Amino acid sequence: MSSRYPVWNVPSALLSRDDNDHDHDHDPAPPTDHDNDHDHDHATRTCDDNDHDHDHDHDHATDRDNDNDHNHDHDHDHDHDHDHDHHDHTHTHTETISLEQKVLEKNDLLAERNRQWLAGRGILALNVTSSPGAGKTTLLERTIRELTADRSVAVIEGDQETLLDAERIRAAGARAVQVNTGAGCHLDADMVHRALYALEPESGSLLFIENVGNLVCPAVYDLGQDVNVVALSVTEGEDKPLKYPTMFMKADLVLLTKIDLLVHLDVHLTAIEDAVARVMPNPRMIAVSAREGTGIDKFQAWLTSHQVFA
Ligand SMILES: Nc1nc2c(ncn2[C@@H]2O[C@H](COP(=O)(O)OP(=O)(O)O)[C@@H](O)[C@H]2O)c(=O)[nH]1
Ligand SMILES: [Mg+2]
Repeated sequence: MSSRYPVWNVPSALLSRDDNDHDHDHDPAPPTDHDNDHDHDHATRTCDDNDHDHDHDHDHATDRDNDNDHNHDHDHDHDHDHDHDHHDHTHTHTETISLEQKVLEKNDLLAERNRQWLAGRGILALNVTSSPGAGKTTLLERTIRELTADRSVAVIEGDQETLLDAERIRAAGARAVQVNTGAGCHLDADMVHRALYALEPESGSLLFIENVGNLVCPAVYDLGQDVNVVALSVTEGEDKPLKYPTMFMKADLVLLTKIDLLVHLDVHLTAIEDAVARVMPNPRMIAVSAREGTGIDKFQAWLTSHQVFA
C-alpha cells in the first residue's frame, strides 16, 4: 500500500476477526449498502480536494466523451510565458459544488446510520475537534483517569499519521482505535463506521471521537455523533471563534483548555467568552486545565447531563 493511502492502524487485539478484511457482513458495525473496500476513496484527500477520487474519475470519463463542455475554459489569453496544465481548468465552479454536495450527501447518509446504531445501544458519541495541539488527547486522558460515572469509555483517535494518541488513551485505561487519514484533514462517517467495527464499544458507553486537529474541514462532516465538543486553548488567542465560526456555531460545548497558562499570556478570558458568545447559538464554555485538573469535574457533570440510555 502506498504511503499516500490511509493506514488503518487497528490493533489486532481489538479486532473481532483474525483478518483485517472488513466485509461488514455482521454486527456490531452499523449496516451500510456501499462497497466497503474504500482504500481508493481516501487517496489524495486534502482540504481543498475533498475526497472520493472515483467520483472524479467518473466525471472525467463523461468529459472525455464530450470535450465541448469545457471549451470556454480555454478561451483566455495565452500571453504568459510559463507552462501550466490546462487540464486543471476543466473543473468549473459548478462541477466542484455538485461533487461536494454528492460527497456530503453520501457522508450524511452514513452518519445517520452510525447515529441510529449508536442510539440503539445507548452510546453517547462526542465529536471532539480543535486546532492541532489544543490539548484534546491530554484532556481525554485525564477525563478517563478521573471518570466518576459508571460508564465505560471508548475512543476513536483520528490523526493523519502515527498511533501515538491511541497508545496514550490505552495507557489511560480506555479502549481505543487509531484511524490515520493520510493526506485527509478530517474524519468522515465511513471511517467512523469502520472504526466502530474494530472498537465494538459497549452498550451504554461514552464514545469520544477525537477528530483530526483542524478547525475547518471537520466542521462539515457529520460522523453520527450526538454532540460536538470544541477544545480551544488559551494559547490560540482570543479571536479564533470569530475566524472559524462554523466549528463554533455547531458546538454544544467549548472547552477552554490550558487555563493554567493564562497568567503567562496577553489573553483575557472575558474576550474569549465574548468571541464564543458571538458565534455560538447557545454559548456554553467550561475552562479546564488537564495539567492541573481544573474544571474536569465540571466537564464530567456536563457529560453526565448528556447521558443517554438504551
Ligand atoms: N500547560 C498545559 N499544557 C497542556 C495542557 N493540556 C495539554 N497540554 C500540552 O499541550 C500539548 C498538546 O497536547 P495534546 O493533548 O497532544 O493536544 P491534541 O493535539 O489536541 O490532542 C502537549 O505538550 C500537552 O502536554 C494543559 O492543560 N496545560
Ligand atoms: Mg491528540
